[in-house]
Amino acid sequence: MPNTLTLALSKGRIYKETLPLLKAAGIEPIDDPETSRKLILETNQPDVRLIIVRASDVPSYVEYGGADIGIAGKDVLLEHPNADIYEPVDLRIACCKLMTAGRENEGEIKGRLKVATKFVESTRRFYADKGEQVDIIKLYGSMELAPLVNLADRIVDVVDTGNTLRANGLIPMEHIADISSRLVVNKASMKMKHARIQQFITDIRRAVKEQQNG
Ligand code: PRT
Ligand code: MG
Repeated sequence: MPNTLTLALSKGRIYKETLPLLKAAGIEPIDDPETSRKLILETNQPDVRLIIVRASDVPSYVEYGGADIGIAGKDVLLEHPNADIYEPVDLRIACCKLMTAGRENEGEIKGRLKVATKFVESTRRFYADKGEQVDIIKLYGSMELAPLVNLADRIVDVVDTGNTLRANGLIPMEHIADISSRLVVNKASMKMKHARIQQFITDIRRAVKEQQNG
């Protein structure tokens, strides 16, 4: 739509941590996605609406114009290395690390390492850069289970406190990347709605800085 901004984000931790930044930029949603079933949320700004999508769908919504702007974890963006989108702001929220992990008492691993993950692209690149040939098993969730039932020797997942790993007898091993959420922008929107989007980016940058100093 010509004069509106549509912003795509996921509910849960990204939504919660984005709210204060939006508020500092003068944008407050009218409904709460955790209690409402609506997937399109109006805000106090008549020209700004939020759409609630799966975290891993944000790059597609933004690349193909379902949203002008999106908020996605760098872990998700790394899985879409060819997405034709701008990534102008590191929001410094939802921070975590992409890591390998394995069983605390793993025995000798014979043959090729089996690695279970939903982050296939980052995993492929990490082991390729080390010159190590591994078999990657794509999973969609509960990666921690894979080493416990001998589906895989290792997993690659995002880790915050490490409590989930520890609770399953796993330990973090190698650091792959520091992760935070990023603002991403559709390229055509950046041209067609330049002034409005630049204003939004400026407001959000200021909000990030204030939060960082506060
Ligand atoms: O749930 P869905 O499949 O729709 O998508 P998602 O799991 O990617 O979404 P969500 O909302 O869980 O995460 C959104 C983004 O938050 C991710 O893309 C990351 O960029 C970021 N983030 C930050 C995290 C974490 N911290 C995190 N701890 N995402 C997931 N986790 C998981 C972690 O893998 C573990 O299973 O949370 C669990 C608790 O972590 P620990 O280490 O504190 O125990
Ligand atoms: Mg999740």
